[in-house]
Amino acid sequence: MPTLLAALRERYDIHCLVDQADPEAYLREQGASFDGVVTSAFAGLPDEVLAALPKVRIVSNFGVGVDRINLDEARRRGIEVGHTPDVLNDCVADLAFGLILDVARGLSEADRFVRAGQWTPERRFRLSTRVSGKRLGIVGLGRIGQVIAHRASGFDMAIRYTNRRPAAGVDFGFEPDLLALARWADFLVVTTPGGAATHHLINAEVLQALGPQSFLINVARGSVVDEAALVQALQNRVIAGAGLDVFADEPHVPEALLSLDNVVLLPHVASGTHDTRQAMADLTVANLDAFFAGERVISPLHS
Ligand code: 8YV
Repeated sequence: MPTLLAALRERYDIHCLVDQADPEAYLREQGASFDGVVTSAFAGLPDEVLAALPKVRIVSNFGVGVDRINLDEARRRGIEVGHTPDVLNDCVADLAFGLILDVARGLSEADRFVRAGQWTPERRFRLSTRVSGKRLGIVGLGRIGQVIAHRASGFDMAIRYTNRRPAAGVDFGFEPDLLALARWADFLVVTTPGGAATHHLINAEVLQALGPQSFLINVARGSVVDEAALVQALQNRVIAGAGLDVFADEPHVPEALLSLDNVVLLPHVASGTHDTRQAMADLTVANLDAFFAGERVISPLHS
């Protein structure tokens, strides 16, 4: 992000790994001279890069998700990790609702219908599914999940959630059993962190429980959903549809999804507004500045 790079250049001596002709050789020769790292949720910090940076004491992540950073290793080495929670909650929640409305009401499909000249005096678009008043199940009621629940109350939706334990200070129904939540929900929205603990949490059994009238929305990480099982569920109408902003192997989107009308496909854009990305950039820099000023980073991972 140009404004992030500009702000970093004003304060620090910046070297971009992706600009190096031979990043591996560069790390071998120069890695020991770096004090800090800025990375993104998408790029993460591969183990071999972290290993080549022996003096690094701070990693500032542009993004809330840190599933591509080896946190155990960072902790072992005493490296502080900052990220950008909260500033993106509104935009991610807005987009989750965009996906709910789109896939249930068929907005993208209807747009394709109009553009293809199929709206004629003889032909009307198919009927779709009402959103207001329906049941919303949230998988992982963290910061973003809570804002989605807040949006949903404006749509008079009933809300339940599953977490490892009940969330403090909320009065939505806690459902410890993911399968029971899936059976109950008309819309199942995934807002868990990625990583090993949530890998393929949404599997064929959960999709079966969600059922043919209900929809899956994923604004978390592609790794949380068994993508092959989801493709099958969408092809065989095991579920009604899905709204996806994230995929297992971005930017690769399974070919089989491209021809299906019951799925809305977005290129990981939930936080992608000027407003929110700038707020994320500001926090990325502020975390670094605080650390190098000898203070605690503003939004540390382990608070
Ligand atoms: C990305 C995200 O940060 O914050 C996250 O975890 O997934 C997004 O907001 C954004 O694509 C920059 O990598």
